Amino acid sequence: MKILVTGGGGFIGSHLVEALLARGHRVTVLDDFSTGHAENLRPFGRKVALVRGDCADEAAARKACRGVSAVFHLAAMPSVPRSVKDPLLSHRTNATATLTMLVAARDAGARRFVYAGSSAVYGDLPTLPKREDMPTRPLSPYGLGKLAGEHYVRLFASLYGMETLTLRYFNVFGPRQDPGSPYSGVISLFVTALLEGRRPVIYGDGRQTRDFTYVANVVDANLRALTAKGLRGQTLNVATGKRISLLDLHREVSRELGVERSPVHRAARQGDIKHSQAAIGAARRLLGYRPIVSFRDGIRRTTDWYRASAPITRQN
Ligand code: UD2
Repeated sequence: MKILVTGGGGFIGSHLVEALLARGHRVTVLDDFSTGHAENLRPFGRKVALVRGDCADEAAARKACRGVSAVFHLAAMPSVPRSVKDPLLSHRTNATATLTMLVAARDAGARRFVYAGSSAVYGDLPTLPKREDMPTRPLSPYGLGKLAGEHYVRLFASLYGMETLTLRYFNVFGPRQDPGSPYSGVISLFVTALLEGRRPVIYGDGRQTRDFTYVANVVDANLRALTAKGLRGQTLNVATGKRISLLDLHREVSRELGVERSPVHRAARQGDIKHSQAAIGAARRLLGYRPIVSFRDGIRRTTDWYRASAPITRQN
């Protein structure tokens, strides 16, 4: 099958590209490398057809969709704080880009469209675990843009008969996650801080919890979505169904790295959600999804990767 992965140069996208190639698919990537990196695609060489461009740009979207039968739309500007600073850019890259890709996919005859949604759509609703049929109340332009995308994904199934699906990701981590900004995923920041001899920062008391999900689980859910029957614009959580506190995360990463360095506590981040945990029964029912890599194994694989690949100055 010829498949398009938008955001294929990103952290999750590049893992998906790798898995699709390994299964013999032909892969096109549409990416402007605004948050992803061309180096993430280098190992695949000419096996990947690259279209450099912005998903909100109609011409780029149409070019990338030519001849493909399925689209995985992962490109986004995935930072909550950046979206608060620049809501227009967030809307363009998260909502407008999704609509543009849906139109291009429809017109190119790509019937299947799998969209990377986010747990950010739930906002701070106190009920746990979060189920897909619970109300949504995003707290950021990022969450709102992702939610708008979900609605378009659903509409394109009912209006145009496309086989569409939203996968709502929860805190994904793993190799290749970029620790380059203060808004990077906390696991990439903890691991690189500990490896580089710095003390990790915990915002707030560290008792907040997240459903940290190793990237292979997310890739597996996407692969299942490629062949699953009955896609009609549904939304599914993709996570582990468990939650881990930041204090426990720090302990686990420290143990795995064999480094003891206590965290520095800073004031809690504005708009930070206290607890996040997914119900994953719907993904099991529709996709047969079950987490294949546990949190602990994921942490081991991730720390191994950063140890081997990151340019680090150890000051232990
Ligand atoms: C995640 C997603 C985001 C969105 C959101 C939905 C990532 C990287 N981000 O944001 O895209 O889907 O969920 O709600 O997965 N923290 C520290 N120290 C640090 C960095 C973070 O204590 O150095 C805390 C932070 O305040 C938060 C937790 O760790 O309580 C997780 O932070 P994050 O930035 O990894 O992810 P989150 O949940 O804000």
